[in-house]
Amino acid sequence: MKLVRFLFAPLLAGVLAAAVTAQTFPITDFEGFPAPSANGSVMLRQPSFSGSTGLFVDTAVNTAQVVTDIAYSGTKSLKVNWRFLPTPPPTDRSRWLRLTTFNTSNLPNPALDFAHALRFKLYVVGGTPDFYITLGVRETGTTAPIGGNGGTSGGIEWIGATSNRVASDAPIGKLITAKDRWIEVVFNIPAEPVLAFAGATANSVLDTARGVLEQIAFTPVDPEAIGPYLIYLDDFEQVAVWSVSGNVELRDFGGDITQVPVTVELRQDGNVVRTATVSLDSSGNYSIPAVLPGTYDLAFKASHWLRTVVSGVVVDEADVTDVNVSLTNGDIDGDNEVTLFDFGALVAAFGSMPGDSNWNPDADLDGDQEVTLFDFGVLVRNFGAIGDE
Ligand SMILES: [Ca+2]
Ligand SMILES: [Ca+2]
Ligand SMILES: [Ca+2]
Ligand SMILES: [Ca+2]
Repeated sequence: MKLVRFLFAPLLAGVLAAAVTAQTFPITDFEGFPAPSANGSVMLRQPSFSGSTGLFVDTAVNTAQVVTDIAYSGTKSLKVNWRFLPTPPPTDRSRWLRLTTFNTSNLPNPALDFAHALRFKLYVVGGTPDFYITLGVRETGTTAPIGGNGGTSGGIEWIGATSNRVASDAPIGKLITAKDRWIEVVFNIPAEPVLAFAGATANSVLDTARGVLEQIAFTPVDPEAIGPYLIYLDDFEQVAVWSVSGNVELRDFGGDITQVPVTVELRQDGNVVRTATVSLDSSGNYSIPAVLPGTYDLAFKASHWLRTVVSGVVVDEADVTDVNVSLTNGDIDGDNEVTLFDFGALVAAFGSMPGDSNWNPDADLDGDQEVTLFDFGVLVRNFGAIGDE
């Protein structure tokens, strides 16, 4: 009986994960266009089009076309093929590709709601060098529906990059190394870093609620890797994201809980997919904004409290509330166990107050700004406790 459960548990988990629904807003699956389409005519211009990066592109390998080579949905996808010129770039530049939607004859400047995530499917053909991918959005403030023509005026911000290879050039976004299989690329617009690119409102802050998918940037991991690069894109859509909220009890603590940051790891299949640091209000309430639909294990940890994991939190088509935890106090050294090492740290700080040379705020377990027998009592009460992995 035990063996049967072991064998079927992963299958069951897969079925449950697939059952998570999501509120989506399609942009295109490329099925409604002729194949092959005219070069650079559907949503994305041909690789050489952009004035910022056209100088790097060898026009002998330069296509963005709807084709029937391969598809994630239906029979069609958008093939993008380019090669960089071997000519060394100017010293203040670096090879990269800005694939833009600027006034394309079909699906130009597709409107996005910045409160939602953007996701699409990507297939990178083997032999293509590794690259970073970054989303560029234009702050047009459009009222067009998602996917409609959202206009061309406004500053451009990068989503998903925190740095450039060269000053204000070649954004370093998400690393793509998968080859010869479809993967999902997600830019969680309201939750990801924003980095200024171009225009008066480019200030590393999204200033409008809506705008357009202006460009997708491809930056080679190896700046000398000229390619060729061959990729396919399919199923562009936006997906609604939701908040996860609840209450964190910091046990055995009389201090100001609003000053204790709590780290929450969002895990899927054992991998940390996002780390949020949240502040508590005076009642212990927290909220994590803009969580993508899916099934998560949430791991809560605060300085001298043990980690607690809440498993199987399902986010689908509504905000999730009442994800509540109670954290055990006493982990002065932060190794997620209450042991003799914590006792040693308490002894070292015993009798201290803020400003003393041996003051250790993490040894002040009860938060009364003094390391005393009361803190020792907390440690003794929880001695031997081990937090969740
Ligand atoms: Ca398709
Ligand atoms: Ca801005
Ligand atoms: Ca410890
Ligand atoms: Ca104390």
